Amino acid sequence: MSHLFQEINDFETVQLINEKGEVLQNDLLPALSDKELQLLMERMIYIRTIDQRCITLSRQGRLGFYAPVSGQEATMIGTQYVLEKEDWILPGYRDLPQMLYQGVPLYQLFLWSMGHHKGGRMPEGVNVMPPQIIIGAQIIQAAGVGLGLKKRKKDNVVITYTGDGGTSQGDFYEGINFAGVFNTPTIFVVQNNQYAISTPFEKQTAAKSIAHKSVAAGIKGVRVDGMDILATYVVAKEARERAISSDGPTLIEAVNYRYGPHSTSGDDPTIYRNEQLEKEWAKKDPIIRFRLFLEKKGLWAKERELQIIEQAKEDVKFAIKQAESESKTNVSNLIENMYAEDLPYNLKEQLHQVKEKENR
Ligand SMILES: Cc1ncc(C[n+]2csc(CCOP(=O)(O)OP(=O)(O)O)c2C)c(N)n1
Repeated sequence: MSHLFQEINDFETVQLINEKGEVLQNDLLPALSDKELQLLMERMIYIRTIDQRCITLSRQGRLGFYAPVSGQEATMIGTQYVLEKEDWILPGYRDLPQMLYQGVPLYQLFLWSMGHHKGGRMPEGVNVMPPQIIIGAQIIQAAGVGLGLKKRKKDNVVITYTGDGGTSQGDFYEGINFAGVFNTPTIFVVQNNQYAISTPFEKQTAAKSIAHKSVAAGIKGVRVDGMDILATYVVAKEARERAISSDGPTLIEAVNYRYGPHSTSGDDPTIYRNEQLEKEWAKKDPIIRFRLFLEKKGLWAKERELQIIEQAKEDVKFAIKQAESESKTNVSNLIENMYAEDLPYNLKEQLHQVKEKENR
C-alpha cells in the first residue's frame, strides 16, 4: 500500500467537567458569574420537569406531537445561552427549550404541538422560525438566513439544530457547503443523540464523527460533550464570536443521548436499546454532573431545585389552559395562514366554499 491516501485526524471531544462534577480543564472554564451558573442549572431542571409533564399531556391527548428532550438539556440550554435577542434560531421539532428561552411563550409551543395554526406564528420581535419537521430542511434555510444577516451587515448570527440522522440528508451538505462558500454567520448544531428513531449512529454514517463532515465544506468543526453544559456553552460562544467577526460558520457536533422515546407517537426504545447502554448514559446525566459541580462550590441547594420543579409544574398548568382556551383550528384558518399576501385564485375559491360550509 502506498501512502497516497491520507487519514484525517480525530476530533477530540471538548469536555470541561466529568461525570463526578470535577473540572477537567480549568483554563477553558467560562467567565460566568455564580448567578449565571445557577441559572443554567435552573433552566436544566425546569426543562426536565416540563419534558416529563409534556410526555404525560401528550399521552392524555391534550398535546399532539411531542419529542422528548431529557438527556439533551445541556446542549440545548448551553448553546442557546450564548445568543443575543436579535440572533435567529431555526429549530427542529425537538428544540422547544431553545425556542422558549429565545422568547416564544410556553402556551404557543403547546399550540404548535396541537397542530393549531397559531402555534407557527411567532410573536413579533422573537427571531425564531417554526420548528422544522422535514429532516434537514432548516440547514439550507440557516445558510440563507446567515447570508441575509451578512448582506444587511448585522452583528448577529443564526443557529440551527438537527440530529445525527439529519446529517445524512442532501440538504445538510448543501447547506453547510453554501454557508462555507458565502462565509455566512451560521452555527450548525448537530445533536448526536446516538439514534435517528431506531437507526443507531454506526448505521447512519461511515464518517468517524459528525464533526468530520465540516472538513469537506471547508468550515470549522468541533466535537463537544453535549451533556456538559459548560463545554457546550464555551464552544457555542466561540462559534458565535467567529461568526460575528466574519470568520465563518461552525459545525458543532454535540454528543448526547435522548433518555426517552424518539417521540410520543408510538416509539418504543426498548426494542433497539438495551439496559446496559441506558445505564452507561444515565451516568453521564447533564443535571447530575452539573449539580455535583455546583455543590462543590456551595452554589446549589435542594430547596431551590424543588422550587424550580414546582414553578415548572405551575407554568405548564397555566400554559395548557391558555392553549386549550383558543378556539379550535378549522380548515379556513389553515388556508388563510398559508400566504402572507393575496391568495391565488384557486385557493380563494376553495376558501369561499370551505367558509360557506363552516358557517352553515
Ligand atoms: C425528509 C424526512 N424524511 C424522513 C422523516 C421521518 N423522520 C422523522 S424523525 C426522523 C429521524 C431523525 O433523526 P435525527 O436527525 O437523528 O434527530 P433526532 O430525532 O434523533 O433528534 C425521521 C427519519 C422526516 N420527518 N423528514
